[in-house]
Amino acid sequence: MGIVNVTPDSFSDGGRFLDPDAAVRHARALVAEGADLVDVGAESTRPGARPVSAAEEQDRLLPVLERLLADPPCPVSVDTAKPEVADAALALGAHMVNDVTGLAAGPALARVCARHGAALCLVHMQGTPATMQAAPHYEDLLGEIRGRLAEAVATAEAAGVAPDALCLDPGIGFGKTVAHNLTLLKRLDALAPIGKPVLVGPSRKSFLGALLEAPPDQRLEGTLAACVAAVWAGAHLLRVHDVAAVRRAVRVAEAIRDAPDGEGPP
Ligand code: HH2
Repeated sequence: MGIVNVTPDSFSDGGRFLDPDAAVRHARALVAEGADLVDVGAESTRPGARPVSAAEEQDRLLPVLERLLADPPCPVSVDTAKPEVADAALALGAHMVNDVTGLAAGPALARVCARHGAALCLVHMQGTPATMQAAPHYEDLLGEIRGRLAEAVATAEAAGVAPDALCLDPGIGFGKTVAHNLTLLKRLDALAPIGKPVLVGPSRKSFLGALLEAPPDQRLEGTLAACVAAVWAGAHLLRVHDVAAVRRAVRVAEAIRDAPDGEGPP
């Protein structure tokens, strides 16, 4: 999943793709690099980001979607938690909603997805972007995240979203310390009992900055290592900025993972 941020303030690429034609060019370039889907977002969810109104989000998003969906190069996901924004995007032909709040506001967004027959990604977030990094705390990190995502799955299915149209994301950086993020990447298998594909988004995030003491534009190697580790731990989808590099790293990691173990006959 390639990231297209149509925002002035996203943490690593804010302001670069505010112009709709630039955003569409970027989406098509990510597909040329090997993205299987693109995720278009118009509200930054970085820690402390200013919330935007539904009208402002649509003003940024819809011109991009109109152009992209006129001739979609791949399925298109929309990164929004607002039912009215999702409704407008899906009416234009978007295929999926990526909800970083994991239906925190209730089933309305899931009902919109159900009505359009769209896919839905449910992300775990503790708190809100304004507060989530203040003091993240869990008594049982894996159990709490699995429990919250299982509840969100039940809400989505009760609202009519098809069981095979859901995927889960533990929400790297969404109310998590560096240590929480590392454990989640290592233990993605903890979400397997819910029985849905797992998406994960470590790309250029601040836990990499903390480990490497590097700004967002110098976190490629860290992103590659995190993506390889995530695939090894069972991730099915990766949400990334650097599609070509991640595809190459993952291709090698998967080849090693799937290689014969060398004991006994080949
Ligand atoms: N992370 C971000 C946004 N959306 N969606 C999913 N499913 N998983 C994630 O980890 C995730 C996400 C934040 O990253 P980015 O879009 O690069 O930045 P910003 O929120 O500042 O626009």
